[in-house]
Amino acid sequence: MQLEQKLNEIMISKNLDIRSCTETQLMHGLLQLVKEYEDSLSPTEGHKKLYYLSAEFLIGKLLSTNMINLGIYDEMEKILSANGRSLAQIEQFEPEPSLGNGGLGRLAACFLDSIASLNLPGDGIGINYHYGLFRQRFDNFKQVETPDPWLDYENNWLKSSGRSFNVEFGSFSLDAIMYDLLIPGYKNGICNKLHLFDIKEPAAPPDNGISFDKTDIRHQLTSFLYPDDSDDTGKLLRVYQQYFLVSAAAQLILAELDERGYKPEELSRHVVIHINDTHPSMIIPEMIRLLIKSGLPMHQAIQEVQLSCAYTNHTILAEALEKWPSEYLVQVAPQIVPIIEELNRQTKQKYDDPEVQIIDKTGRIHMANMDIHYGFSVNGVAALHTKILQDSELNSFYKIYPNKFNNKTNGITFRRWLMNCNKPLSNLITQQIGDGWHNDAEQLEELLDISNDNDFLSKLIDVKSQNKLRLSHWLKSSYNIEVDNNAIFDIQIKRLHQYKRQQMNALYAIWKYKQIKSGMLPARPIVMIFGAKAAPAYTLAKDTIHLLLCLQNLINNDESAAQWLKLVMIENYNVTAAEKLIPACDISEQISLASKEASGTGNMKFMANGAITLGTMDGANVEIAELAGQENIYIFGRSSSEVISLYEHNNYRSCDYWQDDEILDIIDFIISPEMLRVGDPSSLTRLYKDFLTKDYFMALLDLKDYIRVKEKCLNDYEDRNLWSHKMLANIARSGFFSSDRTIREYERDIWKLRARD
Ligand code: 26Q
Repeated sequence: MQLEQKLNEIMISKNLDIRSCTETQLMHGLLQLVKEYEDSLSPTEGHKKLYYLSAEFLIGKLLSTNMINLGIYDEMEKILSANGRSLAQIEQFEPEPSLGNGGLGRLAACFLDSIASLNLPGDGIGINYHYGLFRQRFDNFKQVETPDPWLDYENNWLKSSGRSFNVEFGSFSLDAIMYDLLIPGYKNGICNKLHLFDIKEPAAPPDNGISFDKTDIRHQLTSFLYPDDSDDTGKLLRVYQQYFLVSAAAQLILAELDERGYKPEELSRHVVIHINDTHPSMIIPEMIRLLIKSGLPMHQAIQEVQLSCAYTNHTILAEALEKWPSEYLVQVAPQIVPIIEELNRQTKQKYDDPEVQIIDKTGRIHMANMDIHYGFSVNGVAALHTKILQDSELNSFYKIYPNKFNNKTNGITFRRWLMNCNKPLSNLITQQIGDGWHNDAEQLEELLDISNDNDFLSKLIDVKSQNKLRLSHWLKSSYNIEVDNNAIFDIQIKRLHQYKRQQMNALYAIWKYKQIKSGMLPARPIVMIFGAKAAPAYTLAKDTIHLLLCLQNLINNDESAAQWLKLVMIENYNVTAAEKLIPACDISEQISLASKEASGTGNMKFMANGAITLGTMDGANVEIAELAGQENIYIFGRSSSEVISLYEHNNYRSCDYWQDDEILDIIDFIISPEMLRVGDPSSLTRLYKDFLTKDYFMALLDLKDYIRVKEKCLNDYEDRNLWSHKMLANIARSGFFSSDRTIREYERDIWKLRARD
């Protein structure tokens, strides 16, 4: 009753009526109500506080998940429906904040949810990008990037904090204005914050796609997330963003330390700074600089920072490890350059291995190297990833600091990725085992007790069908694509990268299409769904999108084939789309080249929603296989050690596959007359040539095994009872991948916020 009264009051104050106002008006009313509710929550307390620094927080829509955490979702749904309104309908009108690229940013968002839910004192610190990641449109079978103005300046989740910090750059300074977004814990009455820094005078919206004056730092600093870095002005802007973030963060951390009654020399006793990949690494020299300024001697400042900072590595791809030319830093933040030089001098004195130097021979600053020397913890994000870091990629460091290295297998928040996105399945589970799993996802294991209960197993299949129906309505209304609900839904959704091998999945589509054309029909229709954005300057990734869009056009318009095979490329794939796709998935494609995917987190979301993984032994797939059991996952392809050895000995040559007629036949199709009628010859030919002459991420190496195992998987699907057993095993064993478990491990091994000192 109280809730309804509150909503009524808010709507009346806006001169609106719940029954007759528009969805957007009602969404704004609910947003205000939730914000007011959040104001009554208490901040977490403790003598030691975590600051999670990240260039990305891919938070997704917040209305539903905040209401779930506040414990008011069900009641609100009832109130609205009694007034003839639907919450599901209303939330469609909430804009999605696009403050992240993909996995790393989404992980940071899941972590904030878990940190608050576990009642740990920890805030996030990031940047308030006005256009976030670009919005993707398809035009002429190609990706076109446009700005995504997600930020409604009147109605949004941000609150003014009243705080700002001056950030000094080489030749000018800017005020960093701090906005706060509240992060409620799950039904525990507490909340933490995500602090997002912005400039005072952001530029007017761009008028030419996502291009803008990258040299106008004063007005463009917070415009876009990772703007195109294909030219030097873009790179420099990225360094400006990073320094802006860390300088404001360091000032905030020291101001709060002081407000909590502690001195700068007590930093490491009362603060943990978590560096999410190397993007915020400049916090190390910046914090040292500020401590020295406050009176600490250099060695003590270094020591305090070293004992406060922990670093997570999210990638093994050498090209993704940040190395900035020192001239960039001289221009952006000259005041930290002597500090980095001093840190470099000290490490050089101790270790002469060129691999572990902070500044290399050419004057580039290796951010990860600085983090490893001057932080107290280095972690990978899945067991295999950490092992590869220790044994090969960062082996020189591991030899020096074996005790700094640790693994923290990633996780996802089940509040968003099961309870909120898949209510039919959540309700079914809760009916069966109660709601203990909401707080403790490992209780999902109780489902194993009923693994032979045919009634429950058939309900699992019914729920999947219901979700597929919902997805097919959405595909029809959003993309005008009709799919058969009875089909198998096979889904690959993630950023587009050659190592993730969407191109190999496209080759499967070609193979299957040709099979169907030659009369080899599958047991039932297959719908292959893709969702992916390509970095604007990543040519081969864009070529792959072009290939997929051309195939979609060709196959879906070929009536005899389309009744058996449909290909759907989701435009502007984002968190909201993922929430619709994942619950409806039968086969989860996790097909990266072994050793290249640090962890993956989509793989975990699919598992929890009862999809079966088709994947390589890479990242967290390895742990999924162990937990689900070999009979409940489809593994193919070379192992990570085989792949690492192929690279090491330069032993992979895609031209070796020229002898294989079946493979050649598939590749040739890319530049076949029917494809060239639809597509751009230069783009398709570039991709074709890459397969035959380079194929750096070895799609051809695993292609045949991929086809073989995928066929087996599709056949096994026909045994519906067997398949439902696999679904149940996956759901039941997915609890390990709760980000609550991950955060408990960070707390236990790294942060120690609750340890007595
Ligand atoms: C680096 C240098 C210059 C410009 C940009 C970047 C850059 C930007 C974004 C480097 C990396 C990223 C994002 C990385 C990322 O999302 N990594 C993913 O992190 C997930 C969470 O740990 C893992 O599950 C994925 O395996 C990993 O790919």
